[in-house]
Amino acid sequence: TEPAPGVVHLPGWLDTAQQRELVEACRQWARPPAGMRRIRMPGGGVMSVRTVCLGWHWEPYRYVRHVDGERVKPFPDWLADLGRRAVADAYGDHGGYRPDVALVNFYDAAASMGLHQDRDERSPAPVVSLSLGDTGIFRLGNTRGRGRPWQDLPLESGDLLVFGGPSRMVYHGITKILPGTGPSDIGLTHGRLNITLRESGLP
Ligand code: MD5
Ligand code: FE
Repeated sequence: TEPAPGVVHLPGWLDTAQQRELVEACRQWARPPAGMRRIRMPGGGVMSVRTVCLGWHWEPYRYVRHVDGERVKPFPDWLADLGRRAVADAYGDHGGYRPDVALVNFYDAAASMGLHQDRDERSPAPVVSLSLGDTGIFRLGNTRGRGRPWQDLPLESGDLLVFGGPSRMVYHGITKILPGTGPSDIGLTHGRLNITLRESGLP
């Protein structure tokens, strides 16, 4: 389905075996050094999601190569290939997509993400989102601001969402997690993992 121009939602794009492999990969990426952590905002607040980055580390409001003095883990070629297949399946053409950053977000039952834009990438390329585990309610807003109109879409385990074109700068967030809704056979007992792939546009 295409909930907005340039936004394509393919439910169940990942099969169970692929989901299990991605969960295991996230488990490895989450380990120190440069492992999963809550990102601190400049105002002193701390995000409720836990994040680990590959390729580049995102910090407000830029991408950096090191976190706590440790080099960020590499962005693997197989993940770039998966991102390219995702864009090809969503749009019919991968358009030369070459993601070099991944943000892996873990949401426990209490975590959420407020409405924001992803504007720290210096490339107009789309963002690819893969969901694993518990269902999250995704709020797809508009490009003008945080107010209405918006659409609330449930993102279930295995779903692919590709964001590009006129919707690349749309405000979006996760309003809540539905605990206990994830599959029991992918190696994730609770919570939600979301992997986003991006082109940083950095050298
Ligand atoms: C998530 N992640 O499910 C959410 C939404 C993030 C983030 O928002 O920045 O890590 S995934 C869908 C998404 C990702 C990136 C951009 C856009 C939507 N978008 O431009 O609307 O953890
Ligand atoms: Fe985002």
